[in-house]
Amino acid sequence: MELQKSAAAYDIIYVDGDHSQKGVLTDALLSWPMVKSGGYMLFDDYLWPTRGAPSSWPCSPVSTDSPNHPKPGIDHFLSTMCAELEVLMAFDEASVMPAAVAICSMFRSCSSPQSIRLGIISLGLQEESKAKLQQLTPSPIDWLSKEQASSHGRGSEHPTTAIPSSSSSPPTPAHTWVKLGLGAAASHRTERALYLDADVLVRGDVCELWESTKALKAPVCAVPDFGHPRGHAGLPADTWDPHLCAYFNAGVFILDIAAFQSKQPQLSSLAASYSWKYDDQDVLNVGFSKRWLPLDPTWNAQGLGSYAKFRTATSADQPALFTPKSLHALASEPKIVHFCGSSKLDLEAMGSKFCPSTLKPWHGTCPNPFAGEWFMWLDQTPWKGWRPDKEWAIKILQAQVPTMVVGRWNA
Ligand SMILES: [Mn+2]
Repeated sequence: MELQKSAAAYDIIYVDGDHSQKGVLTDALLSWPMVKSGGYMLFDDYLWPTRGAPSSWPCSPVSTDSPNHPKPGIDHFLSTMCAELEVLMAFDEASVMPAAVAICSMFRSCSSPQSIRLGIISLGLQEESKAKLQQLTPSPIDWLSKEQASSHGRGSEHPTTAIPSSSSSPPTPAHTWVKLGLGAAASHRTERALYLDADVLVRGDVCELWESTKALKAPVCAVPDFGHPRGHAGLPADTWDPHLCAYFNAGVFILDIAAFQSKQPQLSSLAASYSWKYDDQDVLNVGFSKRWLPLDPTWNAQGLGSYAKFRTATSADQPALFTPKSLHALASEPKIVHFCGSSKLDLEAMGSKFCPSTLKPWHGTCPNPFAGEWFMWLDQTPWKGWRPDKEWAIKILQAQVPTMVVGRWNA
């Protein structure tokens, strides 16, 4: 305490005082601010007294997970302070299995998995599901609740409760609005976070994404939406100018937590003021229009095997995102595959030229070239061996509008 007042800074700090969990943690937390940038903090007796302990020590052996042992304190400190990469997710019980694939593939494709701190906004997840997800991560998952997302907001009510639903549509499920509250849910964490949808497969090193975007200063860094790079016709005309604004996909993005937090009242009021076709994605695009920076499309490869190919053709209202060559390059080695599209089987969407079928591997008839890889990853999770029901797949196939689905199936 006295040292802290002196504002001294040290190249090396060696922690070897009180050997209890609490004592070590307290020493570490108090002295951490005094380590110079690029300096070291060393801990003694991580495996005390099981290794190298003099037999003359007056104490009896203490197990390494005891509160009277330094190890739990050191572990706690490391997992809290040394995580460098904040990842946020938000999903409900219906998305637990795909989320397990997203989480598992992210950690195992990462060069430094211990540097990831994963926070999940639980939308009513069962304890059993939480326990299964916890098996996939090297450090404890930070469970955030939807209530936490709203109670940390700056005086505004969170849209999950504020959205009026029109009489013709069923009440909007919480997960469609939860992204607007990410700033509040993560307010106690660091400056920025990587948000991931549950319907992604991570094939690249997210640490690389994190490092390469450190210098970018924007409330949102995201990938243009492949389907609607200039927005869509469903956006209220007074909120959106397709000639001036680019539209991002909100399945994968890096958010500036403070910017999200200060914007929350405005996002909430936007959410409640109009009827939005793509819910929080529309609201985030309108709220942060012209203020977001693009990420390389490889970090959110959408519509592979289906609508992505339409984005190589120029049309009057939507610019071409890719040349056939650049789309081919993207589709051969995407770093994050996003199986976007309706989470439910939507007959109307199935007939559309952009979403000819359901686009999720777990729905059974997915045209995405990475659907097979998704199942390989699924087999690394507690859902090992799960496959979509055959009857279900046949029913979906029979319901497909034949034209382009048959063409694709034969291709
Ligand atoms: Mn998604």
